[in-house]
Amino acid sequence: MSGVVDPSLLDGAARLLAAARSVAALTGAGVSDESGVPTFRGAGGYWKNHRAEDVATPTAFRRDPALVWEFYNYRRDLLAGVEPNAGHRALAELESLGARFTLVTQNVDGLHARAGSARLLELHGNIWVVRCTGCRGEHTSREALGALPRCTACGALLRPGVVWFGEPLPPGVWEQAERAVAESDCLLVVGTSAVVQPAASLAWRAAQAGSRVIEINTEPTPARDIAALGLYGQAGVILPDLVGRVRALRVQQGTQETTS
Ligand code: BV8
Ligand code: ZN
Repeated sequence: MSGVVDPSLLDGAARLLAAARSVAALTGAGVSDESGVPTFRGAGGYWKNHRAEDVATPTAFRRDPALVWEFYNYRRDLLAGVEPNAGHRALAELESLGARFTLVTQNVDGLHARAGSARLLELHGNIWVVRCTGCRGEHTSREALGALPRCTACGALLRPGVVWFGEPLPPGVWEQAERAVAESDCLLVVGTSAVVQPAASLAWRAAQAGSRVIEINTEPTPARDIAALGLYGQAGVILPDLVGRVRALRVQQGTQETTS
């Protein structure tokens, strides 16, 4: 993909967003790519060096918890040095541009919250949360964890507070995400390969409910089939441009309302 988006497409997308009463966004690893965080299935992706079934399933953790913690400690160390990028910040600004806005993310890196997104649903948990496999105690920690961290209260093994393959999504969070996309007039699908379920199905649910889906990605994904518009290029470049156009339209709407 050329990476430079046709301005008429950006204007079309901005008009859909500025006219929407309710907007949702579904993001994946691609939105953190420009912060220097590897994606899962791309060139330098995590799944190139590890098999998901060896490091991101409950079976893997039972079989070799040290290997699983090596994988998550490696990702925590890598994330300790990264910052949210312009794409994260643009989505945080979109939340304040009038329409009811919900950001649904598959990412566990915490970068949306750090960029200022408040109406945020983390479908797959958060890598900074650790949960005790014994007493279920949970806390957030950003310091380095040992090879086999244990609960100070009960001594059982701690696990990362993320949703592994084969595990259900956090109950309340999933229902809120379903409702947010079904009620949306417009859904942005940003930086996801749209293959992990049930998260990816939210794009199809939105389209079925009549929401206009806008895909933002470096390449088309299966979600392209149900998207009203596709903006292909880097999310960290497209999102700030797009949100700037929405902001200008919102200002115009504001002045029209006051003068009408
Ligand atoms: C469940 C947390 C049931 C851990 C993750 C067969 C068929 C269909 C489904 C299944 C199946 N077999 C099993 C399943 C279900 C399974 C699943 O979907 N498997 C898939 C892989 C086939 N799902 C589950 O197991 C889920 N649970 O179903 O439970 C259940 C119900 C009740 C009771 C018991 C059980 C749980 C899924 C959650 C797994 N956990 N993460 C961790 O992070 O370590 S998933 C993992 O993948 C991440 O969360 C990630 O977010 C997610 C999706 O990946 P993406 O974010 O899309 O990243 P990816 O690299 O794939 O793509 C990046 C995209 O960005 C690309 O499109 C690229 O082009 C683009 N991009 C790159 N750079 C940029 C960019 N775009 C813009 N700008 C850029 N700069
Ligand atoms: Zn415990």
